[in-house]
Amino acid sequence: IGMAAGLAAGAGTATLIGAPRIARAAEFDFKYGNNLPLTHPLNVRSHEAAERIRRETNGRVDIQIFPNNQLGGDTDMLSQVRSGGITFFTPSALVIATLVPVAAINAVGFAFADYGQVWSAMDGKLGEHVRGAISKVGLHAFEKMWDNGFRQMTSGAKPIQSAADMDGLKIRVPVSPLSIAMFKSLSAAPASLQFSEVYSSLQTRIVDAQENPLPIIQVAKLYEVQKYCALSNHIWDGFWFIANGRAWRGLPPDLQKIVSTAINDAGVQQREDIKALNQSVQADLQSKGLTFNQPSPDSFRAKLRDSGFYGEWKGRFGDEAWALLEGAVGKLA
Ligand code: X2X
Repeated sequence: IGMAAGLAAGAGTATLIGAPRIARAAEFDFKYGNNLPLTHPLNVRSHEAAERIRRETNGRVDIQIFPNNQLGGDTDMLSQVRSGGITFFTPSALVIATLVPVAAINAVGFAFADYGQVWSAMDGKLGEHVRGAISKVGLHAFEKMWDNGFRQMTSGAKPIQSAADMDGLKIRVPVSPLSIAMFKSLSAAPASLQFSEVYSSLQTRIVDAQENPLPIIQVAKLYEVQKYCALSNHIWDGFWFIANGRAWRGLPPDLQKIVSTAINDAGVQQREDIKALNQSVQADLQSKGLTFNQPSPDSFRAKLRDSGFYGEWKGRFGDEAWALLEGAVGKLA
């Protein structure tokens, strides 16, 4: 009897599988690629947004997420989102600046004092200015930027106490002209590497140091290959949630509205996640062996000023963008 019941149950299942499928390919099948591990709030919240979009569009829009550089590094994903190979990508401002130079303006060294300044600028006129520039290269940027965080420096051989410790330091930076210029101005020896290569390049000592917000250091386990962390807060960095322009314009307005609302809402929640993480992440990293110090920003700022960094980047970004930045944070140079 047991066996017959088992067979019956099996037959029932087979019938169900053979029945006409209700699920079919969505009308709009989109791929979203990013560079972060699954456990980062950016992936947690974008997963929720994708579910919400599927539900609210009755399955017409299906977004499949490819985290952790599964589709290639930032440079690859940036060209894929331009060509339409993927529909969505979340590049850091530093990285999209290889295509849209003014997008790096939020990453000017030591510009933002706190998150109050960050969000009023990026949700206000400065963010609007950058989104306008992004649209000119045929990409759509959603209104709400997602948080990466204030970038901090980690090192392997010795702690970074002041700008003097940057001298000749082999430090990995993202693929970003501003990052390279800033660390050269600090007399370091920066190397641009894709995020997917950071762990191994520290492990094999191709570089001695790197710089990232604490939540990234945590989810990418960089504490396993670094000893010291200087709370330098040298750059505030965020992610632009962008879409291929053609795919975006091909979406009917009612679906655009559902997608925009879900993605922007998720971005605002993701900011809160990072804020909450910032309360606990240092203690966690300390317990995992990272030694922290908090250098004064003064020697770094002075070196950047004296080397002409601010003057040069004011010229590169242009007076309009620079005025918007200074309107948010005060005079820089
Ligand atoms: O590559 C990095 O360092 C990261 C993860 O912060 C960016 O996406 C810029």
